[in-house]
Amino acid sequence: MQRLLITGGAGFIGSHSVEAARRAGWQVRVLDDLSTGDPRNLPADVELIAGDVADAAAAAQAVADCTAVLHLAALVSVPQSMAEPAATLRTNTTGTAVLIEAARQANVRRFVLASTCAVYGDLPGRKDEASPVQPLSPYAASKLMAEQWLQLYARAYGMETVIFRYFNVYGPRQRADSPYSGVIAKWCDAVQSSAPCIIFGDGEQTRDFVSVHDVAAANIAALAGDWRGEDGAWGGVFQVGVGVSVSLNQLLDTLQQAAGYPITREYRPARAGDIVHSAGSSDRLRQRGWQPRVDLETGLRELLRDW
Ligand code: NAD
Ligand code: UD2
Repeated sequence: MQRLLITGGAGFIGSHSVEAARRAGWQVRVLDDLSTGDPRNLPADVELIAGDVADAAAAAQAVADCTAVLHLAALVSVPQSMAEPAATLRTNTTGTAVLIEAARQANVRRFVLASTCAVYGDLPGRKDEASPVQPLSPYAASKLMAEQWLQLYARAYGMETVIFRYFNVYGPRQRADSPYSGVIAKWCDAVQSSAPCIIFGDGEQTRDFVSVHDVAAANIAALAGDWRGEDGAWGGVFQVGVGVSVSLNQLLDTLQQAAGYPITREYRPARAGDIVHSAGSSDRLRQRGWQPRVDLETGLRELLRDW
């Protein structure tokens, strides 16, 4: 049985990726500093190393005897990165550099990175993998630099690296208890506790919401087979989204339909670092046989039912 390291595996996307990897036959090890992740998200028999990806000793221990690495560990909040730029760089960029060097030394074959469509900033129109990048936050810039490090490891060392740019991911186990939590988690929590849903801005900002189940499936698919980019080289970029852009006001309407009762909404000033419009296609990923299987209304119903 081949061993896979999932960093950030005790987190939201990570824990679903652990489950999908085990179903696919991988022996899974997790490296997570439990800063936002929770060991209760993991099956009891999963090997968990509590440690920091930016710590070379922890990274070396974590990659030992692994065939592949799925690198999800990060500081994920845009507003938090605006407040803590240096910490964001350390975890998201330096942490990636330390981990991938440990992976190279351990002869890891495949290295997959969770990046973000936030790298495009607020450029107009639908994005694809060739769109120009314009990071507007330390979070987005740190992820773009991590991407470039993976492309360097493909060119300079021949490592099979793959880069995913996720759009907005939602689903079970996304935390709602932080001011930095994702909007769908925050709003489901509000709905279930009869509190108002807070909208930062006019609610016309748009996002492409993709189920965590579909993202986990993409993560596992990229661990084997030919995932070289359009130019035939490793280090290719693949967008992971549904390809449908929804405004927050539309999202609230859909959530209200899923809840079956009126939701109170409260508008507040827009957040610093926020991108306004996010729209993209996942054609390149679909060409490899992936497709989203959970539509937003179904996903919201699942969330509210189990909240
Ligand atoms: P999350 O906070 O649940 O997961 C991050 C995990 O990394 C947590 O378990 C946390 O404890 C761990 N971690 C943080 N810093 C660490 C460090 N220094 N060393 C070891 N572990 C550390 O968030 P998530 O939404 O599951 O995000 C997973 C990945 O997906 C991140 O790389 C994020 O940037 C990326 N991503 C998420 C979204 C989204 O919409 N959720 C969108 C685009 C990209
Ligand atoms: C999410 C990810 C981030 C990044 C990006 C990719 C989280 C926490 N962050 O950032 O990792 O990769 O997606 O596109 O998942 N909002 C409200 N009310 C709330 C909360 C948020 O109006 O209670 C707004 C917020 O101002 C923003 C939008 O909802 O306009 C989405 O915010 P988010 O924090 O869910 O996600 P985003 O896009 O900042």
